[in-house]
This record gives sequence, C-alpha cells and structure tokens, in this order.
Amino acid sequence: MTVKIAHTPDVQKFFEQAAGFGNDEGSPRLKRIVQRVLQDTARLIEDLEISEDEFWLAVDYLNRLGGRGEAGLLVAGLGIEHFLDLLQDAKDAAVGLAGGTPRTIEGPLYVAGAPIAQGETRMDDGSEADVATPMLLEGVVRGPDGQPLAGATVDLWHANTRGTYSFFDQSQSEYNLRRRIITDAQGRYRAHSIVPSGYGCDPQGPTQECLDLLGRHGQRPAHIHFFISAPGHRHLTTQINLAGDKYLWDDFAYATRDGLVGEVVFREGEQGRLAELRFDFQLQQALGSEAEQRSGRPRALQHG
Ligand code: MBD
Ligand code: FE
Repeated sequence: MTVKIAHTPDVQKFFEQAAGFGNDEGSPRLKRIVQRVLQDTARLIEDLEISEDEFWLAVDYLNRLGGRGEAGLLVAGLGIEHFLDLLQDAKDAAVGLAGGTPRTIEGPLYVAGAPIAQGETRMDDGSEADVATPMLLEGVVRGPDGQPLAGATVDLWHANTRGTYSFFDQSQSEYNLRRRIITDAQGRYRAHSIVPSGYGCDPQGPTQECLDLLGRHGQRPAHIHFFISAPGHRHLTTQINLAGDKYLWDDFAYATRDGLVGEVVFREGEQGRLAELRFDFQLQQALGSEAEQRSGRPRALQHG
C-alpha cells in the first residue's frame, strides 16, 4: 500500500507557509524556489519510498559535501553543469543565435585575479621542469566576421602534471598555471606552459563516494580552461580538451565537445621534447552589456 499526502491541500499549504508565503519579508523569488524544492522533495520521498535511513544519510552527505567544498564538483560530475550549457545552447538556437567557438563548463576550480600579461607570458613556475613537457599554446581570438580582436582578454587556467590546480593544491605557488593574456594587435595570445594532466576526484571525497555508488569513475581528460572576453562581444567560457587522452570522450564532467578538442603536436626542440598546441577562438557579438560578462558564480578570490 502506498500512502501519499504531498498533493493534499493541507500539505501544500504547509509547504507554502514553510517557504515564507505567509509573510511580506524576504525574497519572493527565493520563496518560489524553496516552495518548489519542498514540493518536489516530498514527491520524491513518496514516489521512491525514501526510507528514514536514506533521508538522513542524504542530509549527512550534504554536510560532508559542503564541509569538503565539493558541491561544485558534484554538480559537474552529475552533469548538471553540462545541462546548463545544453539549455543555453537550446535557448540560443531558439532565437537564432549561432556561431563561434562552443561553450563548455567552467568547473569549480577558477581563481580570480591572475597576473595580466600583454600578448605573451609564461604560466608555469618551473617547479616541474624535471618532469613536465614544455608546451607552447597559442592562437588568435576572432570576432563574428572572422577579423582578429586586439585587446581581448584570454583568462586561462590548467592543472599541473599531477592533475591538480594552484590555490586548491596548496603545495603550488600562487597563480601557478593561471594567467590573463591580452591579445596583441593581430589578436594573438601566446602562453609558455607545461602539458597538463587530467584531473581526478579525491578518491576519499564525498563526490567520488557518490560516483562509486553510481558505478562511475571521477576522471577528466587533460584540458585547459578559458574565459575569453572583449568589449562588444559575448563572454565565452570554454575549454580545450586534449586529443589522445584516454578520458577525452569519457569525461566524468561531460565537458568535451565537438570543436573543443586540441591536438598537441610534439617536436624535438633545442632543450628536448616540446609540445605545441594551436587553438583559435571566435566570439559572438554581445546583444547587451550583460552578455559581455561571465556568470556571477561565486569564485575564489573574486573580491580579493
Ligand atoms: C576540473 O578540473 C574540472 O575542470 C571540472 C569541470 C571538474 C573538476 C575538476
Ligand atoms: Fe579543470
């Protein structure tokens, strides 16, 4: 026998009350969202006959997830961050907005305020010189009609050879492998860095704990993140995912997309093996000044 009460007027009224509908304070928007969360949670509990043990395990899980700062990692791993891209793509298609480099997820590991360089810069601090392959990463940022954009900001970040990111990995130097490069008069950016390794979720962390129960791994292919922006143009959040990586099309965060695969070419330089990666970006026109900005997602050192 299944007993259900979530749909009854009494319970609906109760959730409205809990969501603050009975007062004139607070945020109407948040009230609407919380009411919906309560309704949907109640329906989920009834429909899947969630036991008390399951419910309290989930509450404890959220505590542990937040305690480890992994909420942003879990939403990436469950594909919700990718869903936001699919939804924005569909909204764009519905109004005929197309063209340019595809967007893909930001991920949880951006840090604001990276050093700014004009045209060209080195990104690595040299600490992995004995194990890393040097990488020359360069390309052109173009506008909708293909003309190069001078003065565009290429804000890029990537992992080291162990797949970890500075700031979150406290053993790395400040802003290691994080830079903002302003494109030169020909729209070019050039970074001297190292070939990154793929990221893996902390095997001991709550995100991997969930993925284990889903029978999934928590690995990403080697990749490089980008925010690209220029006055009058639509902000682009994207990544280059590296061809040849075992996880290229088996990314736990579903970030790899057609048009975002980078081919690293290896050659023998004077100092040994050198990797070269060329990747151009194309921005759309901004339809309003809002479109020039990245999302308002809270980020590390955003207000620093
Ligand atoms: C990453 O480096 C990343 O890019 C994403 C999306 C999730 C976890 C780690
Ligand atoms: Fe990443």
